[in-house]
Amino acid sequence: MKVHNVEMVISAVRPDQYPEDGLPEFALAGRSNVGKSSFINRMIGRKALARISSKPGKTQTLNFYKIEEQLFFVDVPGYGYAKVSKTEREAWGKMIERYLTGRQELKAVVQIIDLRHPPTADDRMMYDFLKHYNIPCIVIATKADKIPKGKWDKHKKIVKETLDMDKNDPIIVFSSETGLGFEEAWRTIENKM
Ligand SMILES: Nc1nc2c(ncn2[C@@H]2O[C@H](COP(=O)(O)OP(=O)(O)O)[C@@H](O)[C@H]2O)c(=O)[nH]1
Ligand SMILES: [Mg+2]
Repeated sequence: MKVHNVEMVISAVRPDQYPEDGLPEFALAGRSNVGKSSFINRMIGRKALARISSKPGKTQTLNFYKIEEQLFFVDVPGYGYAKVSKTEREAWGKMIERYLTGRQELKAVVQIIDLRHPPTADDRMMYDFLKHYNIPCIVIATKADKIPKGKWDKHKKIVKETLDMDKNDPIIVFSSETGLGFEEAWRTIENKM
């Protein structure tokens, strides 16, 4: 998709604040600091529309980005950030769970994983959660620019195995830095619209 038009529509915490356009939505899930916002920025061709945080654990709202009047990217607060309180973590869990399990417009979750390292226990929990609720999932293995090309396949295999991925779920090696995987990611998303 050629993106010219992007609008950050709302930062929502409750369902009554979600947009009512009925457009397909794609939510970004992943550990804090894994590269969710950078993925959105690369996909929409903007340097910094989605906030790239130097401090992890910042986004505490569901941020809806409307793309070309055709779909939404929903930037979701990252998981696995140790320095938030138990109360905050529970509030986070409720907000995310309500959105992911109850949202008709949600077409797929784009789960962002760091290609360099095996998925963490939190990554596995998120993937299992999506499988449990039958939520379609697209795995983006990002930061590929940080390891040599010759290692991409091996690392991709480790990601697949560690998540025990469903064969039908796509996994795309990606880099927000170089744009690697951009076309494939758009194709995969557009297929699920
Ligand atoms: N080299 C490299 N750095 C990245 C990539 N994606 C994200 N980063 C960096 O990782 C950090 C966290 O990124 P951010 O998008 O804010 O992560 P988020 O917390 O998941 O939204 C930032 O310093 C980014 O510049 C990538 O593909 N390659
Ligand atoms: Mg972010």
